[in-house]
Amino acid sequence: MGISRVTEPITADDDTIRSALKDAFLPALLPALAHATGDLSILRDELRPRTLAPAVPQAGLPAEAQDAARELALEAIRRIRDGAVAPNSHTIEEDVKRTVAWMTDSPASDEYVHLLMEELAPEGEDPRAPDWRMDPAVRFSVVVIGAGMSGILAAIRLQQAGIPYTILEKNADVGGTWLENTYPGARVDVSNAFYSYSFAQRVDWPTHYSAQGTLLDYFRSCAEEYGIRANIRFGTEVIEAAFDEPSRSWRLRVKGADGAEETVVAQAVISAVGQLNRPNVPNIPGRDSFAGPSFHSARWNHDVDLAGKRVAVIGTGASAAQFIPPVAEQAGELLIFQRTPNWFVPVPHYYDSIPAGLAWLYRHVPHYIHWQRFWLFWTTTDGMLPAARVDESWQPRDRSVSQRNDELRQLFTAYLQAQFADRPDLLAKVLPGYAPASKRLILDNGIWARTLKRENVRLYTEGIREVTPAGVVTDDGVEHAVDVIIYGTGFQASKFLTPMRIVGRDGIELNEQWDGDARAYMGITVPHFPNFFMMYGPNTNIVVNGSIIYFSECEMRYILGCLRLLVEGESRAMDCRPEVHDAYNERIDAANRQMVWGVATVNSWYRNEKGRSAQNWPFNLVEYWRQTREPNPEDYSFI
Ligand code: N01
Repeated sequence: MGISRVTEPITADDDTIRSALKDAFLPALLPALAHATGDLSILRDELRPRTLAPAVPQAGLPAEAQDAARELALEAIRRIRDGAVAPNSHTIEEDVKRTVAWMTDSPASDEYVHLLMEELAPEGEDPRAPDWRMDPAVRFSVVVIGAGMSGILAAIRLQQAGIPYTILEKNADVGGTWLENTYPGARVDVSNAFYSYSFAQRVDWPTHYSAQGTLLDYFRSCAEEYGIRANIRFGTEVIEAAFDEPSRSWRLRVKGADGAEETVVAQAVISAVGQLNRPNVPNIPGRDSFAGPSFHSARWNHDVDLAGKRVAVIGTGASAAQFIPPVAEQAGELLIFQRTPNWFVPVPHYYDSIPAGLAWLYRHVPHYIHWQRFWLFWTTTDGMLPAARVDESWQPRDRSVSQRNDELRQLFTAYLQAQFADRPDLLAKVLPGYAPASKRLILDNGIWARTLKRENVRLYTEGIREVTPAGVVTDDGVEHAVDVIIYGTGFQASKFLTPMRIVGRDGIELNEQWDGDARAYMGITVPHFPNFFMMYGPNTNIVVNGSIIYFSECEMRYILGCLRLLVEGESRAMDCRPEVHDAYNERIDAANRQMVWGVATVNSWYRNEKGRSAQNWPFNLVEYWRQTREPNPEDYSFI
């Protein structure tokens, strides 16, 4: 599928290498070369990154130090090319420790080094893979619901552990979010090196932040490469899953593409249906009376030609911020109905291709992409979290919640002020009045301002009263006639797993038990639902610090640990102890109340109808990794 995960031998001449090095990101290249050559002396003091703040070019390295680093890099790459490199006599652990000390001028804890070694997973290695296999004589099988990013991962791990499994997927292909969201401009807002499986790094990403089609290809290629496609039943939707206590198994009622229903039986179920799967189309009065075409961003109707049309977009979240610019280029008129403005993070290269030189280096320098991932992990994840934490003594709390949070607010305010300096009318509408990170931050390279300033675009901030056959009526009574309405109104994030019915012990239905307020232990297991495991379940969404794939990898390791307890132990079913689950959730809730999204009152999908954050993870990434490394059997009743 044209996706490359392994570096190619270096045959280029010195001039080609020298030219490629102009595009190098040096703070990750030097560690890669030190690791590839085993010569850690190139991590010289004077070449150390000057700052770990995200998005500072070359981490603040002065020009002369950059020149020196490029010279050293040239020499190291030549040595690799000419076969003049002795095998690296250090372990990765030693290299990681030395590199962290070089980057940060302080030692990393053993725990962090361990985590980073897993994250690095150099070519061909997969430290998170199971090191055991189920005895084939054991009768145990698993159903995975969904073949998106998490479901594919679950299948890869089950396969590696020799556990028979079937994936039930409602769509006709793998990819989940990246299959369903085909709206123009759809792309990821976490850098590729990070938004990818640790064990399946790609050395030839075309852009820093992949567009939807590139990611779909990536997930398809992983499904292909790991041979899991044969185990997927496409066009198969799970209607209900019920635990049968006498047989310690789950019975799933599924509906095929032809509408025929059947029952599938398995001993365990892994739900990998995501949090952002079921579109939210708001129940605006008169919605269905609209005479023209209307659709949701996640169900884009590509048959509707927007060229020259009057188009209304309702909602301005992460999806709309991506599709509004291309729609504005096509539409005759674009009317945007904004309820809450966004904070934007300036990322000038958000839409850019990876420059040719950097692309060459990724494709040829062993481990470069891994050290790039390492750099991103170190600088952009847990380091960001304090900016979202509430300082109890900070007043007033309406627009920021701490000194660090206020610094972000000032930075983002200055960005919007500069972007809209010539349009004070628009600035007044786009400047948020809530604390940054209360809701999703949006990456921007200036395209939002350019789009809103277009002659054919108008931004409305009045509320929507109703939809009529002709268009949208705002609270001021004005009817805005349009030909097409696009709903960029997000997903039913709080309604985990719906519309599936999940029935556990004693006939308890999961969504009835939750009553609109989903909770789980580790985000994975729920009392009364033995052998039912969730990926991207309650309180596993990250807001500022990292990639959701990281969470999926942690979740799957934990789930596999649970399955091992079952297939190697005496009991074939395990049920989370209520007191363990409750204590865990109290801890999560207390921590979420210390985070900006826990105290903010602004609209967002980060809180449910009870006002509680059932979505977000309040701690750092290491904490989740530590908790999910292996299950504690004492947290469960074995039945
Ligand atoms: O959905 P949203 P989304 N009347 O819920 C508005 C991920 N994602 O699809 O803010 C009028 O954020 C609503 O207004 P308000 C990412 O995790 C990632 O955009 O509630 N307006 C808001 O403006 C993201 O957070 C990428 O006041 C109504 C919008 O609709 C998540 O998906 C790209 C309304 C909904 O925004 C969801 O993003 C896209 C009503 N009745 C998505 N109801 C990446 O880049 C809702 N709104 C990876």
